[in-house]
Amino acid sequence: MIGIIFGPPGSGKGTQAAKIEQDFRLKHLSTGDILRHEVVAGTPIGQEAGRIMAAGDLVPDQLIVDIVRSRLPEAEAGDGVLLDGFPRTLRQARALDAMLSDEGHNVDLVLALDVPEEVLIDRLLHRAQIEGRADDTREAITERMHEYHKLTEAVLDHYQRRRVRVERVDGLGSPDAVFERIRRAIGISSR
Ligand code: B4P
Repeated sequence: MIGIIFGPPGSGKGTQAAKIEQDFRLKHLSTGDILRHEVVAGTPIGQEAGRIMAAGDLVPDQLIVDIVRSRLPEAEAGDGVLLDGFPRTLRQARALDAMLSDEGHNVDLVLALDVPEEVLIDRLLHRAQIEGRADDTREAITERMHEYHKLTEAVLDHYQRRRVRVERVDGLGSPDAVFERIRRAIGISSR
């Protein structure tokens, strides 16, 4: 099973992916987490990505595609993979499709979280007070929403056109309430 958890910034992709990983046999692969790890470790990738992320922009497609290409085989070794934060552009989606088709695989499911923009902004500003993430400033949040509408939304159309199963899930309410909806939408038994 190759799944994608999709949604705008702050929609709860990371929050729900952690629950899905725990409950279903899917390996969680978050490009945001990988990049933040590189930033903390001060690697060349982290130095390049850190500045871009802090401004709320997307890091270059090639850099992200190379990261996913190097991690995917290990993640695929289990029962399935849940991609979080990837693909975020059409170029990334096409690169993913090509990577998977080389191995005879394809994307099986896209879980798309729907949350109104004013709630997203409140959540991210709230997280800023708790975690102090560099990209949770008001300016960076505005830019991230802009990038989402300009570049990322098209990824959902791409998979709908390719007749991949897309499940839209209401992302409002407590994390547990959202997870319950996801569980029903996935409709496969948990561990
Ligand atoms: P991500 O790490 O993917 O960040 P995100 O979209 O903000 O996170 P997410 O939607 O997972 O929100 P979360 O669950 O944490 O990316 C960060 C940056 O990395 C990008 O802007 C970009 O620069 C770069 N990047 C990553 N992948 C890339 C790619 N493929 N290509 C290019 N660049 C890439 O939830 C947010 C907050 O809401 C949290 O505080 C959480 O506690 C809260 N929350 C969650 N669910 C809630 C609920 N139901 N109710 C109330 N609060 C909730």
